[in-house]
Amino acid sequence: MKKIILIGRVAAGKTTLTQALRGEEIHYFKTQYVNYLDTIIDTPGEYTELRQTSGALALYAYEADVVGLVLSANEPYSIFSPCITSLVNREVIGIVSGIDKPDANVERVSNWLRLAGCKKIFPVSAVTGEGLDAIIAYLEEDSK
Ligand SMILES: Nc1nc2c(ncn2[C@@H]2O[C@H](COP(=O)(O)OP(=O)(O)OP(=O)(O)O)[C@@H](O)[C@H]2O)c(=O)[nH]1
Ligand SMILES: [Mg+2]
Repeated sequence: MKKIILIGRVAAGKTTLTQALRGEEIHYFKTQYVNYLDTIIDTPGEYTELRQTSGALALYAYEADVVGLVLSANEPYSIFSPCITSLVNREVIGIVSGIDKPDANVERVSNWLRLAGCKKIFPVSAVTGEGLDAIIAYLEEDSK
């Protein structure tokens, strides 16, 4: 499978998605450091939120084949600047997490991810499992 690095603010759902994609039981685990797994690199949301560390994520991205920008479906704003995907020379996909949330607005969040530069958008719920297959199929595509 292609290796993906998950980037997004605190509580975006990166670790829960990691667990769901790996078929693990979902349990809350606060990410304290960049966590290298076999096909997923899970990052702490603080790295994205803090100006002092956000630049480092571009360097971590070089250790993956794909970058996944994770934005929760009920976000009131986007943390990702327009065209931010141009900072890395990897494909960057948009992941709309938590689409099962009652106040989800998948279309609005998808548009923010497109504005950030993502050409492919994957709406997903780590809780119901909806959309997981599409991400897995994408990660398996053209992989060595
Ligand atoms: N309803 C719903 N809740 C979710 C989903 N994904 C994550 N959550 C909840 O959102 C909260 C934060 O999820 P995490 O996966 O820990 O978020 P994170 O992006 O890893 O956060 P940091 O490690 O702090 O950067 C948890 O309480 C999860 O249960 C989802 O698909 N649906
Ligand atoms: Mg986490």
